[in-house]
Amino acid sequence: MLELYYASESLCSQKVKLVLAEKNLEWKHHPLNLLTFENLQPDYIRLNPKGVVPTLIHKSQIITDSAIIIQYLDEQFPPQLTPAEPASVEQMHDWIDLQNQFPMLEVMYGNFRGIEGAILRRSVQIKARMLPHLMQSHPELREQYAKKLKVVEQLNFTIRDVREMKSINAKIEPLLDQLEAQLSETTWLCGTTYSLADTVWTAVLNRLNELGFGHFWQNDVRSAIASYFNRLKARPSFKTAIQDDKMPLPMLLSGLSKILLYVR
Ligand SMILES: N[C@@H](CCC(=O)N[C@@H](CS)C(=O)NCC(=O)O)C(=O)O
Repeated sequence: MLELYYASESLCSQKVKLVLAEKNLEWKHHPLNLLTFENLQPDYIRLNPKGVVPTLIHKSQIITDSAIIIQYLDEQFPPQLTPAEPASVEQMHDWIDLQNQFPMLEVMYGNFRGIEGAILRRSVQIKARMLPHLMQSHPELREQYAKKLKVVEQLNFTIRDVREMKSINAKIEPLLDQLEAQLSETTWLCGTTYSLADTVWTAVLNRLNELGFGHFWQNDVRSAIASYFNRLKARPSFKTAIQDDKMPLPMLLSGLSKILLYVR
């Protein structure tokens, strides 16, 4: 039995859910509420020392990091989402790496607007305040919490730095230009067959769209991306893994009260 620890509406969880849906796999759900910081709880840190989602458990193995998880799933379960030709396999890894190197976390936390953005940014501040307490109360996990604190402090700093956010946002269009160039040549990122690279970019394009960057490929700008995104959205996996992926109301409400009432 596959078990997935994930969070609703989380980009990295959606990448894995897309692959699970493409393969029609059954899996046990372990939803975590990032707004109540369940990902920082000691039991979860023991599974995933970085305190991030997703985490997959299969045959007693704990697998973390969405890029590793999707490749693991592809090795274990048909249909294959890795191309047959070695050159295309390399191309697939390049597209996944290119996306992983892109500062998507900063793009998300820095650009979400309105109340949603305010809550997300406050959640980062709260994490920075909670982590020193967790280090004290769980000395056996001190190292993991200390590393997490560094990451959180850096993120908190970056998303509040207007110039830095401007320079990060300025990298989105050149990235999309690379995608457009490829998709002007081929139907999918690695040629004629849909691959893991396409699952990753489904989640990313969808998130960029939600953040208000959809105009970068609409109205006859980057039309190859526009039709690619339509093809991705037409796949049943998009509905299962992304469209239906809404945070349940009770979870949202407990998250909101945690964030708004946090005082320590
Ligand atoms: N490289 C990791 C990144 C995981 C990650 O940053 N996950 C986010 C959600 S998309 C998360 O758990 N954020 C909560 C936090 O950092 O506290 C992966 O791809 O799995």
